[in-house]
This record gives sequence, structure tokens and C-alpha cells, in this order.
Amino acid sequence: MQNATYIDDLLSLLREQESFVVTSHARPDGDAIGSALGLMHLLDGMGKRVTVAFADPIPVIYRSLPGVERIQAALPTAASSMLAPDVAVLLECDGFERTGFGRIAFDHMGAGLTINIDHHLSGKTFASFNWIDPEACAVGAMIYDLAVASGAKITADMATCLYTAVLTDTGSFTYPSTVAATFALAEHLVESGADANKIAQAVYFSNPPSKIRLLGAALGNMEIQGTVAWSWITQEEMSRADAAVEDCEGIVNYLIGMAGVEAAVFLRELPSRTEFRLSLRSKGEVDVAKVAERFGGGGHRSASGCTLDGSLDEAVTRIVAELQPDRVRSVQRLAQ
Ligand SMILES: [Mn+2]
Repeated sequence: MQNATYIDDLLSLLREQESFVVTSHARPDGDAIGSALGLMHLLDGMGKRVTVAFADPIPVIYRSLPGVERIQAALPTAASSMLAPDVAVLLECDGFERTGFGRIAFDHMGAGLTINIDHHLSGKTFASFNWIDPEACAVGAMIYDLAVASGAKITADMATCLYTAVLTDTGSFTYPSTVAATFALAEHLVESGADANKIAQAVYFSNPPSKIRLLGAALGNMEIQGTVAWSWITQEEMSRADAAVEDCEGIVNYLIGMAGVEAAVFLRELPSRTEFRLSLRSKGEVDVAKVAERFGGGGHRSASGCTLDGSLDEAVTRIVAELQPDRVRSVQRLAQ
């Protein structure tokens, strides 16, 4: 099915329904928040009732986005509101669990219909309506196409949210998903009222000191072996820097930023102290989506994530072996 067909079907579906809950994944990033708020503004304009909910806190750098004050920390329940929403929309999720709310919270909410909009290669068709476009540079770009097709005016608020989604999910227009159309999209969004400088100021120049302190600790832990670089942060280092989970965001990009490094991983010790959350990056040769999927995670070819249990040494040994360039790994397998 072509994107245009998905969009047509999705639009008629949205028009038929009255009330919506929009959510996205746990530890939300710029695309999760920007696309959710962008869709909220679109649905507002269509005269719908919209609730946006995230299981985890909104990082400081996204707290100036228009409409952010409407984000709730819990899904509506049958007990909290008389009316169950008609539709639950999940953005960038491969299942209900990914939202951080848990499947049961969705069952309790009792939405008649579920919509899944995603651009991950590892996307899954778990909802009643699924639109997965791995070619899209951000879910924000898919929401933009939806808005244009609906005939809605792209308001400055909507443009600001969607531009933030595209800016952050393309790594400031540097990832392989950045093509000519990405810049055309950015141009339309700026024309519609997104302030590129103001958004960049909020996203890249408004970090709390704890984040920079934590970055220092992480870079101090850095190790390199061949073409693979890695680093980690323990719970103890988190508390010493007075850091929040969101302060770990982006550390892995410094590791992949080194010459000669083809793949990088950042490991964050989880509060249980028996597990690590991994962020993986690649310059293209190593498919980190496949590596993450081997450990129950997922993502894109050049950016993905997964969780490993065991000690730091065990986690590092397992992941670093998988991150060797494909040809090195196949030679190693032959030698075994
Ligand atoms: Mn995304």
C-alpha cells in the first residue's frame, strides 16, 4: 500500500471519531514529543477532543514546545473520565509496552480503536490501524503529510512541534534519512512559522549543568577497540552528577563522532543495578537495528537500543563482539 492510501484511510478514520488519546514511547525524545503535539494541534483544528499522555517526564529542552502544558502523566481511565476515548494513537512504538504505561493501562482506558504510526525498520503491526514508513525521516514528517492531506492550515504551533521532531530525529539534518525532501519539509515548516534559531537554542543550548557533568564522567569512561567505541554510566555516577535519565540522551553521539569508529554503544546502568540500557550508533557499515533486535530491542540501521542484563563487563563483552564490522565477524565465525 502506498503512503497516500494510508493517509486517505487514516484521515477518514480520524474524521469519523470524536475523542483521542495520543502517546509515544517511554523516555520521550524530540520526535516522540514533537509529533505527538503536532498531531494534537491537527486534531484540535479538526474539532476533536485530544489528550496527550507520556509515561516519563518531558526533558527540559522540550518544555517550551507549544501545547506542552497539556501533556498528562497518565492515560485516562474509565474511572477518571466518564467517556473512554474513541481512539488511542501510538507514535513510534512497536507495541503497547513501549509507551511505558503497560498493556493493562490501555485495557483500562478502553479505547475502541488503536492507531500505530511509526517509521522504525523494526516497526510492528500491533494496532487496529498501522502506518509504518521506514523511509520517513521522523514520525513528525508523517504527521506533516497527514496535516497537508487533510487540507488543514499548518499553524505556527504545529510547525514548531514538527520542526523540532524533524531536527532532532535527523541528527540536525545529518542522518542517512536526510534527503532533498527533508529540506523542503524544513523550508515549509519555517515558512509556516517554526523559528529555526529559537528551536535550536531550546534543543541544543539549554542543557542543565547535570547533563554536562554526566557527559564528563561518561567520556572519562570511554574505551576504544578497533572500530568500536563504548562508554557507560553507573547509578553511582548518576547520583554524583545529580543527573536525571534524560541527561544520558546524546552521549553516544560523541563516541560515534570519532574518526575510525564505525559503531558505538553507551551503557546506562538501570536502578536495579543488574541491567544496562544500551544506545547504539553506527556510521552505516554495521546494522545496529539488527544487533539490537538480537537482544530484544530495535530501532534504525544507524541508531537503535536494547537492554542487557549481567555485570558491566559481561554486557560490554557481548555487545562489543556484535558491533564488529560484518566482515570481521564472519571471519571470526569461520575461525571458530
Ligand atoms: Mn523517530
